[in-house]
Amino acid sequence: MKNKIALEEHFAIDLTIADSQVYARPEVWQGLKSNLLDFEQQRLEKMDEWGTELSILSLNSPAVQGIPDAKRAMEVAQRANDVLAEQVKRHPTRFGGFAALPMQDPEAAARELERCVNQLGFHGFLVNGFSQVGDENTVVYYDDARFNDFWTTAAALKKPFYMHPRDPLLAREPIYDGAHWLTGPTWAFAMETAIHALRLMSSGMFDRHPALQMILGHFGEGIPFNIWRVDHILRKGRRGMPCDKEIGEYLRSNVHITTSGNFRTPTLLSTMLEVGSDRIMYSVDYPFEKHEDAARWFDTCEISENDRQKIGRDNARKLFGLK
Ligand code: GRE
Ligand code: ZN
Repeated sequence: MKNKIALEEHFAIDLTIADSQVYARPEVWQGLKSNLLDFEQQRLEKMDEWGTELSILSLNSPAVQGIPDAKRAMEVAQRANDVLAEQVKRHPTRFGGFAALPMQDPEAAARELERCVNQLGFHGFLVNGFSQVGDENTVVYYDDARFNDFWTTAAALKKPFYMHPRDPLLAREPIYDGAHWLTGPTWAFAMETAIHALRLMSSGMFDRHPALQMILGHFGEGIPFNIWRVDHILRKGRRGMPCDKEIGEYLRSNVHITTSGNFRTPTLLSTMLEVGSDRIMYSVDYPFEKHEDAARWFDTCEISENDRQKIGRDNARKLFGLK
């Protein structure tokens, strides 16, 4: 398929590149680093070669979310957003942007989001999970009441947001002690991100903002596979859960799911059965994943051509209001 749109595609700036080094074996770090810092060379070549017309780009992880000082977080977010805006301006048909936001200060984050959407033409924002606030051991999740006004601003802009993984603070997660191969994209990213997404869905936030849309990568971080059981259990007793609906209803009305880094047909088919092909969108997770792996799989996997068009391109066009 020639004209795919991809949504979980990352870059880094000088101030954030070091955050990605722990995820690369030493022999591949120089290559990953160069791909994260590049926009116009290998990134565009790979998009051309493997049929991605448009990539909506986002900063690496955790970057801004891992900067406890709110003022510094704002500076780094603005720098990254300005770098991205310049590239979008140079290649408006090839690159779009998700804003990086200093969630350490919800009011500042709302202002920066408005700047990014209204002035820089970005397509929404991407957050790398929880933010460390004030000191590195204090974490906040975005269902906290301090974000009520932030979500009102985000909903008013009518753009989706991407809930992207970061690792939990390993000092607080002894379950990974002695099994560090399970951290990062192996398993910890999905657990951390799924719980954060479930917190948002069950908090009532989507009752207050029913048109707001959250994007989850990696085929929904495991949520579609387990949603029947989640609602089956909560149907027996809601245990104080404040939202109006079953969590599966938010999954089917307020969540979009991408194929990033999870190129597997049984998983695709199961997700199509659970949420429908209108809520699934192609993504690569470049440069952590390869365009060739994503496209070789997606372009030939056994789904209808109608679904391939929707997932590869049309659902994203609709969600972002692209021409
Ligand atoms: C990502 O941001 O998508 C990512 C990382 C580190 C390793 C793998 C990965 O930040 O997909
Ligand atoms: Zn990613």
